[in-house]
Amino acid sequence: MLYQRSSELFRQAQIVIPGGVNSPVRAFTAVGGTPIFVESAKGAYLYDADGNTLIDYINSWGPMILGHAHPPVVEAVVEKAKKGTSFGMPTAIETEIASLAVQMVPGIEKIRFVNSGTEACMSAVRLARGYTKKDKIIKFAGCYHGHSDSFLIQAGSGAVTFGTPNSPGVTKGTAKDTLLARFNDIDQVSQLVHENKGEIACIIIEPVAGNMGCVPPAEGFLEALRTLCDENEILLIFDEVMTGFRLAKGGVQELYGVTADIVTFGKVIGGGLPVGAFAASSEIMSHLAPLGPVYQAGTLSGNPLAMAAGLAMLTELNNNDTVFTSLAKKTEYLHQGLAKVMTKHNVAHTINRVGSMISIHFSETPVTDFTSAANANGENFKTFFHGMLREGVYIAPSAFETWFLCDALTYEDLDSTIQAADTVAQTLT
Ligand code: HOZ
Repeated sequence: MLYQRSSELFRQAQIVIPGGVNSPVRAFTAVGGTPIFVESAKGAYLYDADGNTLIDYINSWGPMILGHAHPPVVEAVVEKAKKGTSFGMPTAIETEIASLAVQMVPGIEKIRFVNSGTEACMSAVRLARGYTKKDKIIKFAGCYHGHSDSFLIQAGSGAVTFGTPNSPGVTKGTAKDTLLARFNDIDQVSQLVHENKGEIACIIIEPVAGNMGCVPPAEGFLEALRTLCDENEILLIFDEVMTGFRLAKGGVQELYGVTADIVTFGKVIGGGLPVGAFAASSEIMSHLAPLGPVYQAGTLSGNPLAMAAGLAMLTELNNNDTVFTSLAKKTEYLHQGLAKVMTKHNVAHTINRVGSMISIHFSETPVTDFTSAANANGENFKTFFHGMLREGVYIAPSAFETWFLCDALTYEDLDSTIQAADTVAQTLT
């Protein structure tokens, strides 16, 4: 495959955009080489600037659960755009999507729309602090909740990909209020809670982690967090930016049967447009401005185009009783195929999967937390990434990101992907 045009576009971009990209992982720094510039996408495929076709396992990092340019979503956005693109005033469609989201997700009564997952998590923590009148938060190493200051402490995703899980620019004052725990280690969380008795506002977690690869919660871990929070008047925040409306209609809360106090969303809820949201009971949400004193606002919040895309997407998912099962089956098929070829070529690997989220770690031992994710063979990942790209398969350019499947993928696409992995596995150590 040729990447001449992408290389030239990247050269031009670097002149006026830091690192040539508007989000660091896209730069390919972690895997080397030149980022692919996209021309268009449809269904399960990306078409790049050099005319290559790639099977896409990123799907815009999650939102395109039904495939790119899904007709009902595109039509909804086009129709809405004809009527004006932003008013900074209320529109009826905001209530429509809010009602549908509240109906689909367990335990939430009110939802506030913002523009990104970062904003959603930042606002959720402010709300938790305002509600509980406590300052400290607990987050988990390897979990990523966007790039607001409180979360850039042992963060996953791009932060760890570039070796800056603790970013310069975050003040010591901010960092001291973020306590760090090990994912899947309830004893350690419990110890932190007891050492900081009466000071912790919330525990925030990606209940199925997706920013250190995909790392599922150990059996009973989420339930134990729920109990710990209840016993200590701490709010439990599920960051469902990746998992919301992807693992089930009601996300992780529905899939695992554990309810959070505040839930954050992004990605699928916006149908591919910039949308985030946070939601909770009416009682908790009543502390938010204009009802209460916790401030949060935004000119583009509830933007009509974004709401139209989100509503079309959620409506499609809500009306489809088989989509989540179909996605999970396809992901299981891919899992089995990848495991088979890696075993055939004696490549040490661990594959983690929940629903339509999956990641391969070149590790002999189970990957259950950030340390085990970070201990995997990074060189093998780079070789695998570039090999798959050469074979026409686009996976995340970082070992710390999850693959997201879309339902437009056919079993033929999955077979091609497994075939590609078979070829590439021969080059791995
Ligand atoms: N950190 C994002 C995924 N976890 C990457 C976003 C992007 O580069 O678009």
